[in-house]
Amino acid sequence: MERIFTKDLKNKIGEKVLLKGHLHKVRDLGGLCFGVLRDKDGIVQITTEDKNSVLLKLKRESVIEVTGEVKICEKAPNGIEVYLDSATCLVEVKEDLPFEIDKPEINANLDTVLNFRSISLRNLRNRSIFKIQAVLLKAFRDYFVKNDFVEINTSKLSGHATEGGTTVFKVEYFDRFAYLAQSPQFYKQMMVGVFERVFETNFVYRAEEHNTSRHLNEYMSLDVEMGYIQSATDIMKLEEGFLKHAIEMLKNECTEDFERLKIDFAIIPDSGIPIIRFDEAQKILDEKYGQHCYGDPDFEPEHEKLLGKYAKEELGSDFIFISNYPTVKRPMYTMIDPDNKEFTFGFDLLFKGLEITSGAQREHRYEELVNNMKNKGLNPDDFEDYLNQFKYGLPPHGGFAIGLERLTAQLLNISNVRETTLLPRDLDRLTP
Ligand code: AMO
Repeated sequence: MERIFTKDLKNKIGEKVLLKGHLHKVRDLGGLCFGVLRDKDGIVQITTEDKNSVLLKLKRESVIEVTGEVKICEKAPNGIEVYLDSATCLVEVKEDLPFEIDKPEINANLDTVLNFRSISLRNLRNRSIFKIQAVLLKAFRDYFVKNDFVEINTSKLSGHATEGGTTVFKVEYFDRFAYLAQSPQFYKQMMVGVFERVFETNFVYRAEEHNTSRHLNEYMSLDVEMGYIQSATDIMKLEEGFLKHAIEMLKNECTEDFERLKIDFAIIPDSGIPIIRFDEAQKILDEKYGQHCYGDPDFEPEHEKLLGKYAKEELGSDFIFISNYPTVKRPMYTMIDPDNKEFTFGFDLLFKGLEITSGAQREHRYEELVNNMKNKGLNPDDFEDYLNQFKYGLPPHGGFAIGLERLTAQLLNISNVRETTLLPRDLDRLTP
């Protein structure tokens, strides 16, 4: 008999089948034994009246093979059971699990859940989180390929220490040191000169000592860069297009996962994601929420939360772009507004009150870029490789980057990005 999977059982009612998977749980009700088998797609109840069934002798997570008849059973998960003919143990588990994984949520603290990642990820809710994340990544690739972007993979090792902003990891590299990429920023801009439109999905590294629920030291950066733009609005519209596409794809491919997580799909209004200027946002925070932040160079996390609330309650959107960030807070590669040099053409995207994206129109003019560096106290000689390409002509361009773990967390109302990271790396954690 050929193996079939739990997702195909609904088309096999009345037929004999062979299934393989883990023994998710087992219950002995005297006369009846109910086991649950879990395979790559889901779970199914295995029912037997045999008091000597091997199922009753096995510990959870043992790897089993069963044959039996597929029947309708209203009380069983998904309304189907397999009435057992034979059960064989392929791999016997001898240890008790560190926590129960068959419940809707694991009842253990996050550290324990992460210490036993190979086990905690087998929980159906956790599997759904990462299935959704995989579909987000697929949607990103799908959307940008369809829009004529070329996928690139740029080096994560560099001889240069920084592109400005965050701290980088220093690693031994033969007889000298190298630095781990904090973002593919310089390389994606370089590739605009080659392909005009590029995207990249890769891990990036930040040596930030932030032990918060939204910071990781290794995260998946979804990067985009596009040439021949008119303004930063083109880039914001591009990101909106991707998000709409991603939500559609999730609706098609992950309905069951969203139901399991009891989450509604994120909302983008028909009029599009609202865009408000940084200084306007500060006025709103001041006038509406009593936050006296007008003139500050950046938002506090609390301000972002309030702007998320404002977007939801006043504008009917889970997302809001904040445009025209102050020059002091944006990297030197951001184009400065020529009409008001205190502000740039840089933006952030907030999703349910958390920053998930930074982006901008870039400075593509050599002299202006050198000036920006000097004004930020940077030495242009340290950026020779980066600057060279501007001597040879780069078109006006812009782009953005989304943190995949943050996007997933906000989509699923999960409060800590470690839960949306398969193997998180933070101040205290380098294993498993
Ligand atoms: P930025 O540094 O703002 O911009 O990062 C872009 C997005 O990446 C995510 N992110 C993080 N996620 C988890 N842990 C972290 N420590 C962390 N740091 C950042 C966030 C953030 O919005 N080069 C620019 C992008 C660009 O302009 O194209 C950059 O990297 O979701």
